[in-house]
Amino acid sequence: MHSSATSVSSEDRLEAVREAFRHAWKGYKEFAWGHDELKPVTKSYGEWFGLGLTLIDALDTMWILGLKEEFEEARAWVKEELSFSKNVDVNLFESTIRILGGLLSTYHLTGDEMFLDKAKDIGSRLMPAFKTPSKIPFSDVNIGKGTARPPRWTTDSTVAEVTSIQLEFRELSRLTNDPQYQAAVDEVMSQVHKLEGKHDGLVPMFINTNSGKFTHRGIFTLGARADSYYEYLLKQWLQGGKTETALLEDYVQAIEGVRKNLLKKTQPSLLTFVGELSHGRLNPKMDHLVCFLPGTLALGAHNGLPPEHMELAKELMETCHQMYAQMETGLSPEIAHFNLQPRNGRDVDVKPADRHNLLRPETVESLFYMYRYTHDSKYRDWGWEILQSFNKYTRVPTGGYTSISNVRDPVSPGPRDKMESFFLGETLKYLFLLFSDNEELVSLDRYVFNTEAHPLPIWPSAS
Ligand code: DMJ
Repeated sequence: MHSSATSVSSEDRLEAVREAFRHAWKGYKEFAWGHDELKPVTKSYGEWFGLGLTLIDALDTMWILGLKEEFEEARAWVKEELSFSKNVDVNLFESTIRILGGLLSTYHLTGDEMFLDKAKDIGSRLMPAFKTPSKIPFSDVNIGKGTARPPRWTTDSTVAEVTSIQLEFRELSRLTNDPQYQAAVDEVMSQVHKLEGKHDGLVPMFINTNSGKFTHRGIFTLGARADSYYEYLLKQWLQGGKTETALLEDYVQAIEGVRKNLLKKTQPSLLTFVGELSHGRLNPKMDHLVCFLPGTLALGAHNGLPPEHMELAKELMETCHQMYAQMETGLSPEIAHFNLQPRNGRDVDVKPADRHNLLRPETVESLFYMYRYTHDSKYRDWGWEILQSFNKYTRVPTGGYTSISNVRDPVSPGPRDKMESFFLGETLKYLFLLFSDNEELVSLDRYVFNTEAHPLPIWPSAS
């Protein structure tokens, strides 16, 4: 039975998030300590980069939740065991947002220089990725050998990946007084700013590392492979103290592009969604990943962008909520298809291949921003319902939470035996911040969250 939303106090909700974290951590500690990801069902672990990804992603979450003992144990592992001197290929984007971002934010929250030293180490080891003919980085770097390469099948990189590493490398330059990091990522932004092939500020999904041009043109989405390009336009502008106007202009133009080309309403309930444009045709589908957008729009509106951005944020937030509420498990599918036919069908449909849920954060992330800026308690209630659904359908009794295969089947949701690092890095952190009355815990006027929920400081003005 779900406890009714209004009967639970903020303190009880905060404690429920801490309890969920401890339960997830118990599984990680017992079966996956020092490894990348917990496989909670088989009580084992999975390796991606072999760098303790979950542990690093979770550091600042433990700090924010006030889990001191767990934090100290993890800190000791980072200090004694974590080594980046390893012959291993890592994905530039994933290791920047999770590892570099996680270490930098933990350094800022704690003031502990050890985290900064580790951040410098990984940051400098990722730099070979930028040695390409176009200076648009390769997707993969070997952090031991100092070599970089594209994936085996193409010389393209993903647009979201090369444009969502800026907050972290810019901050690394500021902290080290070494301009090379910022120079490398600013160069990518200035090239993308000028590139042909955009459509009303919307970008294609791929960019070639030899030519520096967009490839696979004509397809526009706010979902996978493009999503955080838009997020980082706004957030870099905020990080730099609202001085870099090209970033702001590109962001505002892109949101106009979304309005003009991608927005539609469902039938029969008239939910607003962001579809995908493929060579002029609108495909009425939306990745759960797009649910970062209400939060980003709200952040922009709070910082002086048009009030219509906030109106759109509210409408999209409702849609993301419905993507959970209309499913039998109360959990969203990875991709929703929307109905445009009047007098026919339900608003949200799910294709068999898209029925999984990977414990992703985007909806609770946006709920956090929406609550901070409106104080409308419905956003907290929606987040509370999501936490309860995670507990009901994804919690593994022996420790940990698991991705599931079918959000439409509450009897057999199909545990997939994987707890992604972002469940601890993002999902539980945003739920905690959503329920917390202490808005100074991480102030949105002093910090900007990277795309893996690691808060980085907004730069103090030079004057
Ligand atoms: C995370 O690594 C980040 O939030 C990224 O921006 C998108 N994918 C996952 C979470 O869904």
